[in-house]
Amino acid sequence: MSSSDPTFWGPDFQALEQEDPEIAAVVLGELARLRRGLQLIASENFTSPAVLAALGSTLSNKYAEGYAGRRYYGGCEEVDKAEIIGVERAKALFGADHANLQPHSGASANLAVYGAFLEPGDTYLAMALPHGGHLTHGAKVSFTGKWFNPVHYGVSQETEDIDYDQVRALAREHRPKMIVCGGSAIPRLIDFAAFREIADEVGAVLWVDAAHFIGLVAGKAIPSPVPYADVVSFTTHKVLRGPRGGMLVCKQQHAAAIDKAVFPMMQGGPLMHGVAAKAVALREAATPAYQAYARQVIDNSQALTAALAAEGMRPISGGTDTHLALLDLQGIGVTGVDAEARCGAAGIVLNKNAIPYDPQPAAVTSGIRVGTPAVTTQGMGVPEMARIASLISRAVRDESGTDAPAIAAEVSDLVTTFPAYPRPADA
Ligand code: DSN
Repeated sequence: MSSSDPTFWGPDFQALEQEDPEIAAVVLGELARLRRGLQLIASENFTSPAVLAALGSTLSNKYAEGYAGRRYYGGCEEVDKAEIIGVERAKALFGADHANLQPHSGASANLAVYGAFLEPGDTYLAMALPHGGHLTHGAKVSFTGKWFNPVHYGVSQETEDIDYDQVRALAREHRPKMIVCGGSAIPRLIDFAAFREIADEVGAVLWVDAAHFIGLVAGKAIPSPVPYADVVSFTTHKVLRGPRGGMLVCKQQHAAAIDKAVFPMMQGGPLMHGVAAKAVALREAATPAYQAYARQVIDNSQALTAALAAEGMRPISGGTDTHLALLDLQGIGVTGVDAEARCGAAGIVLNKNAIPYDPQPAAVTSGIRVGTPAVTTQGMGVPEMARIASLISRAVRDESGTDAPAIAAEVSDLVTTFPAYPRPADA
């Protein structure tokens, strides 16, 4: 065997094409979809070939319940190395006392936080989903809303940013056991010091769900929650550009509780190919090139937001400090659901999103969410953001669909100049 033998080290696409042409066609079809459109979903990115190689490797075969050196199965000596390397990289990158790379997803990482700190019925404070929070922060349809007692704060109607006075008042009134900040549609920086102060005042655990912005923290483009939080949960596949998955970092005094909550309380065998791929992404994120990328993600996001505002789409909270923006389309008389469909028809992939105090139901919404992690990975910069804003503006107003082919042709020009997963001929 040599390292150039694909059956030895990982993906062998020819084998897939021979064994299962149907699924091979799906894999190729998805790659073609990624390459031909503009990917503006704020939670998505293009992970590197190195990460994909680790994901498609024989590490997928190994059962490894437990932690490095304390497994329930033999033969873990190689996967142990991947986990130890990954944990050390996470601790160094985030300046954390402890890291756990095993959560299968962001929701799983969050579940472990509940397992570590709460009992069923306990009260906790979290951001309301329609104001930018997350399903796993106490939505009624989630176990986090069914089995615990969430109390929700939101954004002020005036500033559309977190209402810290409300957070403090609710904390004093309800004495929550835990307070969580973070969510899926928060364009502004979060004041972690203010949350820490409020948590300390009422004796609550402070949990930061950094799923969306941890990549910006890794790239040192925005302040870190790690010094303030008892525990930080996140996904590895958003700005961070790793494999789909979850991760936790915490203070040393919570390390044992977090590890036990991940395994055996919540999960069985870890996905060791995923753990190895997370380690690869953490190494990539520690480079100067990644730091430049993280800064560019924000520059692009701010440029895109300003250009969309000039096109009549109102940015919630007046702008963005991060990789995403939330746009209110009421001023141009278009709903979020229509905007998403019209953009999709023109090759622009983004999502409808509720805006704070949205008069429309969640399936319709008055807004869209846009993010720049993927287009920045493609190498686009501020000039391209102005062009993208103009294409979005045309697409959302294209009620009849007659302009869609012309917009799609311009999208195609743009992604030909800045290809996703460039072929050797493109590079
Ligand atoms: N689905 C993710 C997002 O798009 O923000 C959060 O879970």
